[in-house]
Amino acid sequence: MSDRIVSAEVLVTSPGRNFVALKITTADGAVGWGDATLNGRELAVAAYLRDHVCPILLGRDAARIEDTWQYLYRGVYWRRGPVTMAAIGAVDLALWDIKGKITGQPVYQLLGGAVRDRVLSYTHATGWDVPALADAVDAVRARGFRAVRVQTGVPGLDSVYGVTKDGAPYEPAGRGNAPAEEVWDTEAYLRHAPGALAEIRTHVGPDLALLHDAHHRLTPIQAARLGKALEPVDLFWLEDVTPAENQEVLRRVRAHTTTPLAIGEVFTTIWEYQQLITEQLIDFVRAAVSHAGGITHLRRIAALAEVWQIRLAPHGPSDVSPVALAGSLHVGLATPNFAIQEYMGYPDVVHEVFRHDWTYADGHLHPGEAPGLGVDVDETLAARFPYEPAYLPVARRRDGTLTDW
Ligand code: GCO
Ligand code: MG
Repeated sequence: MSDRIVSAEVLVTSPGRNFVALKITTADGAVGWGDATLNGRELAVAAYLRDHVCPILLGRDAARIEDTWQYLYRGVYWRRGPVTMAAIGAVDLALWDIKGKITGQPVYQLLGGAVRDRVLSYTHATGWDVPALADAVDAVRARGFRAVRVQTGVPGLDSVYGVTKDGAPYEPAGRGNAPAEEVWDTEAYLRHAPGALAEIRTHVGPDLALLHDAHHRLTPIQAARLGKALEPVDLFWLEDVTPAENQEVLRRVRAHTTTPLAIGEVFTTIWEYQQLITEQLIDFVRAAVSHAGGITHLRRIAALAEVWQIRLAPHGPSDVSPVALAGSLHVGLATPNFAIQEYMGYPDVVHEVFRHDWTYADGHLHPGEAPGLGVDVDETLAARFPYEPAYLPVARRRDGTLTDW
């Protein structure tokens, strides 16, 4: 028996949106899949893997997951950063997939077994105005969801990221050779959002968990004001209130509001979470299993968070592929301080390219019982969808200044 890696190949496919997958094969023919999708920067991770990671994986022992993680993180000198961490994440996911397949166990069993029967999930509801949003929330509830992220339009603006005018799901990245440009007005948003969300709370009653994402666009004092204004809405969380870089500013937000804060979809290492967690500046860690170095590293972040009673709530938009979602669900089923999994959903063709054992029912997800991660990629179908340039939009203030994500 040989767990030696004999090939590592990158697959870029665009069934409706771009995905980067990594396929690792061992001498015995075991195949593992990982996700390396980094929205709007897909080809950078593909090249990083192809040119610098795949060649040095050949001949390594696929069973040595932790050592390979250390080798690719500590060993390369240039640490951190989303491109590096997404590449490491893809390798890590693929190696866990292989270990599961070789041992005949779903990955959650290898992580210590289930600590819960199923994984609570939330999805998105979007409506340009409050009645449209209320309808969208009702539709999502009818599909069984007990937790919903709610986003509305802002009077006076033509478009708002994450909100569609017809209530259809939004796609974060728009196809084309350059990012779309939107006009953003934080003051108008702050005038509108608390009242709109209060109306949604009245509409749904007390039980439905409501979440809201501010997409990093506020200053600390604006964030504090918004958190305070939203307290009567009883949010499950308010997400990404301020930009990523300066985490100290969250002390000010915390001093003014008890609205729970979720942060971290753009953070990729435990060290980027260190201050947020040890100072209790957040309530939920939003790391994606793919972007934060895979299952190995996400579990480590979760363990640090557990000490401060902070819970894990992994990122799960359409740009986190069904392979990564599977990884997230195996972690979710086996990790005590896991709270909720974002499940934005995918167009049908994505489910055909990535055939998965994980299932959704009644507001919950389950990774399934297939050995490994439980996702197979239909490579023939994937090849029919070549890469197409696509970018997240950028936003400018009314005077033309580029504003934060
Ligand atoms: C979320 C998000 C996404 C991200 C997007 C970036 O699901 O919470 O904020 O909409 O912006 O996935 O690639
Ligand atoms: Mg978000």
